Amino acid sequence: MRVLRTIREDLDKLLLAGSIAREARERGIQLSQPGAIMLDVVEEVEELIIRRGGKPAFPVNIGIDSVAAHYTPPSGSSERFPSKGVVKFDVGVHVDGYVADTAATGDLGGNNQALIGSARKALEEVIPLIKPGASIRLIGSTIEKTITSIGYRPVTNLMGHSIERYNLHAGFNVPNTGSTADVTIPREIVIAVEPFATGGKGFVVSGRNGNIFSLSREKELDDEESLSMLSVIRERFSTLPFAERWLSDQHRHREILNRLARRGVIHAYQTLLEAGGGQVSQWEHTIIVGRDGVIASSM
Ligand SMILES: [Co+2]
Repeated sequence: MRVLRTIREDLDKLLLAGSIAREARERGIQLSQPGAIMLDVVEEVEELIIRRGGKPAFPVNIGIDSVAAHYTPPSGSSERFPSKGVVKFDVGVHVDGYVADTAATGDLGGNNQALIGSARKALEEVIPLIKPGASIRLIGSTIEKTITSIGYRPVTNLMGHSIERYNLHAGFNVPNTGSTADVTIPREIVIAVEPFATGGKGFVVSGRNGNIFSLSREKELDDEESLSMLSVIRERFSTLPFAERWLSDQHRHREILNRLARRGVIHAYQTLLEAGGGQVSQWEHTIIVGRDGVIASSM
């Protein structure tokens, strides 16, 4: 496992990404109101990220109710926030490839505080446990117990994850249950911890296209359109996920993205839906673990 290079410059970039991500998350939750147009909200937040000196590390994800993750509105969408329900707002910011990933859940209509509070409390309970050598099983079981004690289930097949430069899911997982191999947190690692809670079955299944893609496999391509789209993708997003709407300035972008996805050159993310249709809440912070303890988090 490659560790965080703790030279000052890298750490400064990470800390800046974290503080922009925190502001973007708060602004996003504030703007996510019944009747507001989702596309306007994600664009406003992504512009805020850029104004502050960062870039989106992935498209702002909006998850209403049983949509747990991997949805962003497509270009031209007039979809609005519903009058009731929960909205998860998951935002990633990078500065020169150094990524902070953070999420919160807003209450549309004001009836969902217990569900929302259970994921938030789970995260608050485990943050003090995080340090080099900490048990992943203890962290997972603490998340699970906190959520079940409030009457919900953790979503067991969504996990926290380590983050490396330009790599959002770098291989070290932080499960949301205690049923897991007991590994320990290494030194000098960046991890995002993200409890999800639900009144449904407690796991997610794949849904429809969520308008999010990322580079996948290298392949020989023969047509000009595909090659030129691919070089735009590499140039703008490197290996990080991107939105269909971020390429709407490119000629015939939808067709070409679909073609690249069919060939396996890019990966098309599907929305992740709670298996029983239950509402899902989520809370997430990115935590920089140093040699001896936590250096900072996106709280
Ligand atoms: Co994450």
